[in-house]
Amino acid sequence: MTLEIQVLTVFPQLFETFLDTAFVGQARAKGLATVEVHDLRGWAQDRHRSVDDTPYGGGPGMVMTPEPLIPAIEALAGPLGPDRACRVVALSPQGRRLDQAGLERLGAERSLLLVCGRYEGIDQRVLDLAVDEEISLGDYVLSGGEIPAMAVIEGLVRLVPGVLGNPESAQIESFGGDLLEGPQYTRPPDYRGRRVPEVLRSGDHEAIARWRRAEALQRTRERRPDLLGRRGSDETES
Ligand code: 9D3
Repeated sequence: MTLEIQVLTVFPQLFETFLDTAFVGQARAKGLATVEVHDLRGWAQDRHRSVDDTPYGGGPGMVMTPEPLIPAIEALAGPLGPDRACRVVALSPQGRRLDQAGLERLGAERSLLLVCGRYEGIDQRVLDLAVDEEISLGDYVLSGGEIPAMAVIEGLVRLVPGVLGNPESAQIESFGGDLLEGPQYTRPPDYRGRRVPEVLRSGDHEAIARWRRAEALQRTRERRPDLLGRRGSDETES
């Protein structure tokens, strides 16, 4: 089951090394995922290859016009309408915030078109006519949807069976959203006087598991109490 991803952007070159590197590169080499990046300017009609125009009602910046965007989306995802074979996702600050459950839902699609917003945003008629959903990475300001699209691609590719070298790691993380991980250590055992906790070198696997669980709980309480939710902050489980 190959994951087919297309990207529509005014900065296709941003994706070049990303797509050839690490798990994304390996997944593409193995044929587990395909990623095609398309330059929106290829659909521009005028001499200046415009993709944006000034906002009606005034205000700063520019807005992405439907004129190249809609034909581009139709060409890449098929004619507008409910039974399009390809799900069209726009990356925009107005979108629903992505989390692991959202990634898993997207990963169930066979074919995705990621539309990267730029400038002040996308003309509403494009979103109404041609986009199935809008996704944001979170409440901070970036300059466009390209970095968020890469985050979505990376998150999706590692969900494809066979992409991760170690098939267990995806499994372990599917408990994710549950607790933060505690501290991790590798050699040397003493680095500038800071020693690795003795329990990790003890070989006592039960003691190690208890210690890790306690550290994970403590860290989650301190940094992300929202993840503990109704389990509450008084959890004493060891
Ligand atoms: C007038 C206020 N704006 C500019 C400061 C709104 C605005 C428009 C366009 C803010 C950001 C952007 C460009 N960002 C994205 O396209 C984007 C984004 C983001 O900025 N943060 C988190 N996720 C995403 S997904 C796409």
